[in-house]
Parts: sequence; C-alpha cells; structure tokens
Amino acid sequence: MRTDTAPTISRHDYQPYPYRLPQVKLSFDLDPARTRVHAQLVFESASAGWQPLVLNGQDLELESVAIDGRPLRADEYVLQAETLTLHPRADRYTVDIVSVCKPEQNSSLMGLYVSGSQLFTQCEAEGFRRITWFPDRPDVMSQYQVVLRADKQKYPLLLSNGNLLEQRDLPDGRHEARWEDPHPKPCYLFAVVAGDFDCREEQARTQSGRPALLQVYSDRGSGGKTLWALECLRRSLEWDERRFGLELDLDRFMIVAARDFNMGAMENKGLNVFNSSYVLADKDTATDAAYRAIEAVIGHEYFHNWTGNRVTCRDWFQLSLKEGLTVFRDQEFSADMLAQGLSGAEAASARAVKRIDDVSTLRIAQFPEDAGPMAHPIRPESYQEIGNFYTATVYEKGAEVIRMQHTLLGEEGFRAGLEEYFRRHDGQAVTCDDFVDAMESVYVQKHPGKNLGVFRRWYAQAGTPRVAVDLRYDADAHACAVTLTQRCDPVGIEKLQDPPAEKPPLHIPFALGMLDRSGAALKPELDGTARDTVLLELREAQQTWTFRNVPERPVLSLLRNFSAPVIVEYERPDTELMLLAGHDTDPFARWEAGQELATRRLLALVGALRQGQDPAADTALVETWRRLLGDAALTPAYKARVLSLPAEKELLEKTSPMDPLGVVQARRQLRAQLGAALAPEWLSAYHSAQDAGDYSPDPLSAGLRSLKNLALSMLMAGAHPQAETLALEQYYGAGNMTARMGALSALVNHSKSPECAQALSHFYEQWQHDPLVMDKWFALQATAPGTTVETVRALMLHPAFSLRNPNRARSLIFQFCMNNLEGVHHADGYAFWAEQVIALDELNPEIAARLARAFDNWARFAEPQRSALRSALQSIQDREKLSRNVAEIISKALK
Ligand code: 0A1
Ligand code: ZN
Repeated sequence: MRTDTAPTISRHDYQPYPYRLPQVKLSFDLDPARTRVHAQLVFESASAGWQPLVLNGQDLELESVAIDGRPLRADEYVLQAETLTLHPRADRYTVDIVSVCKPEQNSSLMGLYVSGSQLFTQCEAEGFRRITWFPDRPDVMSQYQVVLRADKQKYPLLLSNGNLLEQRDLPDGRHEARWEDPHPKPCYLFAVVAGDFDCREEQARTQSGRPALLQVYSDRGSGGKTLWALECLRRSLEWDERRFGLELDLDRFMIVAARDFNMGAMENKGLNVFNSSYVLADKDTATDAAYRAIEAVIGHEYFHNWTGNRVTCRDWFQLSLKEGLTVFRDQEFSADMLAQGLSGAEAASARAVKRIDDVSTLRIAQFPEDAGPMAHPIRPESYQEIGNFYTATVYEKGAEVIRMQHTLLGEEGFRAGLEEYFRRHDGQAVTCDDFVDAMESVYVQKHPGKNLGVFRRWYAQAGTPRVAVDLRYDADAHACAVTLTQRCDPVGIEKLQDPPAEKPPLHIPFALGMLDRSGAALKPELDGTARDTVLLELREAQQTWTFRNVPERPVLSLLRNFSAPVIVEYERPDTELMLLAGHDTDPFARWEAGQELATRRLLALVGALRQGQDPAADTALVETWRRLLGDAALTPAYKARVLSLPAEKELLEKTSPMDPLGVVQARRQLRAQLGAALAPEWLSAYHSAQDAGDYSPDPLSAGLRSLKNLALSMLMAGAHPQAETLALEQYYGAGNMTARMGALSALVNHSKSPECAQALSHFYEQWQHDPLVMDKWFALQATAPGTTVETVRALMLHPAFSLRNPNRARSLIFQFCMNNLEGVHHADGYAFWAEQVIALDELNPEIAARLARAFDNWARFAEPQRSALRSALQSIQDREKLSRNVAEIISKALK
C-alpha cells in the first residue's frame, strides 16, 4: 500500500536486462507462517562493463546475501522498499539469497499464499518478487531446479514445474521433493503447490508417440468432479496437434484447483493452477454454461504452453501477444467442439453460437472499456500497475485482432504464419510486432505489393471504430456501389489532448453479402468473380466498391460473422432487418438483424418511458419472434440466442445520457409483452425441448435445455397462469443443475410468492456445503429484482460469506454492483460500492481494482446520478492509503 503517486511506466522506455540468468536453484522450507527461501542465481553479463544488479522484492525479510559464496556486509548492498541492488565485479557470478515470506499474512493471493490448508503460488504478472529477490520481468528466462520441504502430514503432495526427480522423507515428520524444469522460462511461469489433494490421471500419447501423464488435482473429496476437466485437457492436447500441429513438450501436465484464486486460471509451465470454478463439474452442481467455460479455460491455459510459454512476452506491454492469440485459439477450440460431427449449415450454426457469445462478451465488456477513462490500445503505451491491464481490451479485442489476421490470411495462411512465428522465435521473449512480421511474411506472398503496415495500427489505437455504409443502386446497369467510411472518435485521455490526437484509418476486413427482396441470397460480382460473401479490405478513410450482376436493389448483410471489432452505421427500415432475421444465410448476421430490431424497439421504449408515455404494442418484433420460434430449421441452441433480447449493459451503452432504470424497465416490459403475446408458442417450445435420458453436456442436449429455460422465463415474464407451477415442478424434479438453476432463476426473477422463497431456501439447504453452488445462490439473490443495499448487507452477514474469497466477493458484491442496475443506481448503492472497494483494497488490491472499475462510465449519467457517482469516486480517492491498483483506476476515472 502506498499513498504517493505511483510512477508511470512507458513502453518506449524498455531496456534489455544487462544480465542473463541461465540457472536458478530454489529451495523452500514451506511453512504457512514463515517460509524460508534460498535462491541460488547464476548471472552472466549481457552488456559491456559491470552493471549494478537490481533485483525486485516485495514484503520479504532478507536474511542473507552472498556473491560467489562470500556473505555481503550491509554496506555492500542497497536494500530499498522494493529493490535490492548489488554491485558485482565479475562477468559471471553466483548470488545466494536467503529470505522469508509469510504466506498466511498474504491476502493478496499474489506470490506464495494459503488457501484453506493448502499452499499455492501466483506469479504473473509480478508475484514472483513476493517469493524471493529476483529480476521479476518476462525477458529473463532460466532453467529452474526446485527443492520443496514441508511437513509430510499436512502437505503430502509437493508440486512444482517440470519433472519430479526425487522424493524422500526427512527427520521430524518432514519430507522433500526435487523438481527440475528442462524448459527455460520467465519467473512469472514458476509455480509451487503443496497440500493434500485428490488426483485423477490419465496416460496420453502425443502425435509423435511421446507418453504424457495428464493429472487433475482437487480438494480431498472432490475428485468425483474432475472427469470433465481431464477430458477437456485430453481434447485440448489433440486439438492443438490437429489444428496447428503443436505438440506437448512435457512428460507431465498438471492442473490444480484452488478455492481462492484471483482470476480464472494460470498457465504455469506444466503446472497450471486453476480457480476451482473452472475445474469442478458434475451434473448436480454445474450448469451447461459452467461445463463450456471449463472447456474454454482448460483449452486456454493448455494452448498457452506454445503461445505464451514457448514464445513469451518481452515486456508486459506485449501482453496481448500471448493473451489475444491464446483467446483466439480457445475460441476456435470451443467452436470446433460445438461443430464436431456436423457439416454444412448445421456446423455453421453451431460455430455461430460461439461467435454470438464471444461478440456479446466483447460488446458488454470491451466496448464500454474502449469508450471510457481506461481506454487503451491492445498494446498499451503506459501503465502504473500492470495488474490493471489484464483487460477485455488486451484479451478480447486482442483476440479480434488475431482473428482479423486469420480472416485476411485464411486458415492455411494463418497456420503457415504461426509456423513461421515459431520457427523464428521458439524459446524467445518477443513483441507483438514480431508476431505480425511472421504473419506478414505469408500475407505478402498472397497479396503482392501489399503488406500489413496499416493493419499494425490496431495495436496502437484505442477506441471502437465506426464504419458507415452507403449503398447506391443503378437499376439500368444492374450495378451497385457500396461505400464504407471509417472514423474513430477520441477516447479516454485522448479527449483531453489539444489538438486532438490523429487517428489514421485502420485496415478493416469487412465481410458483406446481399439478399433480394424475397430473402434469397444474391451472388454479386466483384472484379469478375461472383461470391455469396465478399471480403472487402477497407484501408482508407473512405472506399467504394462497385458490384455487377445485381438484379435489384439489394438488402445488405453487413459485417458477416463480425469480421472486425467495429460498430456499423447504416440507416435502413425495420422491414430489411425483419427480412435478414428471417433469411440471412450467415447465421451471425441473421442473429444480429434480430438484435438490431429488438434494440430499436427497446430504445424507443426507454425514450417513451422517460417522457412518461405508454407506447403502443409492437407487432413487427412479435411477428419476427413468432416466425423464429416456429422455424423448424433452426437448432435449439441457436434459437435460444436469436430469441434472447440484448443485455441490459449493451443497451445502456446506447443511451445518452445513460439511463439504467429506463433500460431495466424497457427490457422488462418487452419481455413481458413477448412472453404474453407468444405464450402458446413458448409453451409448446417448452414442452418439445426435452433432453432425453441421462445428463450429458453435449451441445445438442445443452441447446435443448437453454431453449427450454428461455421458454420458461418468458412464460414467467408474460405471467402465464401455468408458469409458476411449471417452474416449481422443474425445480423440484430437476435431474441436473442446468434445469434446477433455470427454474430457480425464473422464479427468483419473476415471482415474490412464498413457494419461490421456499425453493430458494431448499436450494440453500441442499447445497450449503458446496462452495461453487453457494456462489450461485449468492449471485442469484444479488441480481434479483427488488434486491437493495440492505439485502446485500444482510447476505454479507451470512456465515458463508467472506470478502477474502474472490469467488464469494464476486458472486455477491460484484454481481450487485455491476449487474443489478436497478439495485445499485442510487446514492446508497454508490456509497456501498465505495465502501466495498476500500474494504477489499485492504485485503486484495487486484480484486479491489476490478470492483473499482464498476463506474468508469460515471460521467455519462444524468444528474443526480452523475454527481453522486463522482462523490463516491472522490471518497475513495480521498483515502489516505490506497493500493497502486485502485489509485490508478480512480485517478483515471476522475481525470
Ligand atoms: N495468464 C492468465 C491470467 C492471469 C493473470 C494474472 C493472474 O494473477 C493475478 C492470474 C491469471 C491467463 O490468461 O489465463
Ligand atoms: Zn491467457
């Protein structure tokens, strides 16, 4: 914790480390109260002259330091709050450092910490410095030999990266394990785990025939819930071989589930540590969504082994090098898993479901970030605290930037580019530019005379670009001209710059199709070739393309498959959107048309409510929804997406000034209207969407369950007389958590009946011993209509609540502050939020800083909310002690 303003670190100030550190030996005497670490580090000079050796450290007690075996006197080194500086006089020397850290007192969950009766480490981004004094930066790569010693009864299992060389008993009930990792790695990929665990394992074989032991460790007694995780791990291994030719380079790959974890999971070399919510699943406790999320995160961490670990980042500004690429890879893995065994339109629809979910996430989480005070390019220019830059921009927009390269190069070209990247950089710490260079080497072969020069601006520019579309049709020539115009308004600190920063045009792949007025696909001709979908490469502020062989004025299907992370502006009548929603052959664009239609209706409702009007019922949307509901050609999973209204947060972004209560009411009204007007259709969808027999998380059964749950919630929204009975029957008769949660949330979100309250208590009684299910119980109440600050305060007094467990804090406090717009948008809601940010900051700055971002958008609200939010932010800033994490967020928000 500090009160002074933290220094800003700039990308341009990067300097190579003056030393190489080929060998690291670490020995740990593990103890929750005081863990002693002996580090033996062999440094070699990498620059001319003898440079001071600067090591990072945080919350460490230094016991001794020696160079080449000679202990240093206190006047031979400089020990400051976060650095230890030595002055070696040799080109190659060994440093021995003994220090102590205190895992039990470490509530930040960075470095070495206690979770329950286990010990874990988390080193990314800068946690290693809490373990020992070290050059804590990703461009210093070393081979590690690790010795772990601990009480054998308390910590029967001692894990680290790489291969287990030896395990033996020591006197006094202690034991020791020796690990060696043959792969050089940066310290952020180092890990230690100690404790008592269940283990599920399987012997796999890589494509070249190497044996690999796959293991999933979890709390004692929870081993029955790791079957799915192990299956996902095996499928990840096979997929990376099949799709990219990338093989596992380890004899042993371990996943360990931790109850207390700041993020989703961590790709430590050969020893991934996971938030238990992304490992544990069985049909009674995990929903279909949780099963899919586990698949995605296990894939993500596994894929990091090549994109992140074999080739890592030169510095933290390059974070998207590994994260954007790995998110793209996990998205493709999930899409391939959904489409497995399908072909043609069915496979396209399955992949579109994943694309829809990913684009929705981008719009809900990243678009607002790109429009707010924390807006930054996917490769940030500066930061105060790197922990604040594990953002939707670096991850999700970063993945879109990789996806655009995939779109521009095609599957084969992209794979060739990736191979080139590994050929050039395996074993190195590199930059985003190095990645684009490799891709460009393939692109230029396919596009003589062109390059990715303009494309690179995606790495440097913040803000969501807007692309305006103009269509001119020439009936005599059967030709039409499509003009695209791009612009990107200043965002974040750019707004304060005078004159405003220049934002040159980007290279935008824009996929486009055309339909005739009956909804049939047209095959417009461009440059002599006729295609269903044309990929336009927009590189200038404005460009026009002329299409031939267009027999009538076409209906444009725009930005198919969301080919670029932009906002499209095109004025057109509702009838065109209805046509697209009914007929577009691109399943993503078809969904998009329905969403746009619903958005128009919802925004009109928000406006009407603001004026105190009671708007007339909508027939166009109801009829569109009716047709979609009855369309037998649509898969249940796709139908469930198409028939869901845009999320509150997506709508909120489109109101100005932001009108949270209007958005909630409008959405509620429209759901009630669609629920009532289409009651017979929802009822029949409900009854026909039966998943047969035993539970299986496969995409088809999960699709049926999601449509069924949507139908139930729409019947509840429409106050159908049978709805509550159906929901209660579904709840009590449920054979899996998806059905149970679907019913319970339909009840909690729409009913105040005693039966509903009873179901909620029944749920608690049944699952109170399962922490992940209790998270759902808290989250459901945190987001329920009618929940107020008082409700949340009462829940915080529940014995099962703890601010120290990030999952629990997220399920109650984050859910209320971020996802209960109606509950939080009052002066007392804002004050509660500020209070919780401050309380969390004392314990865990990373988690506090995430909560601190809840009202980044405060300046876009109307009065009195705007001023109330400002003073809540101010009350945080006025605190005497703030972490660097929270201080950076709040000061940027208030700028
Ligand atoms: N590299 C991980 C994300 C991660 C980052 C920081 C952490 O500690 C606070 C933990 C995990 C990933 O992308 O999965
Ligand atoms: Zn990652």
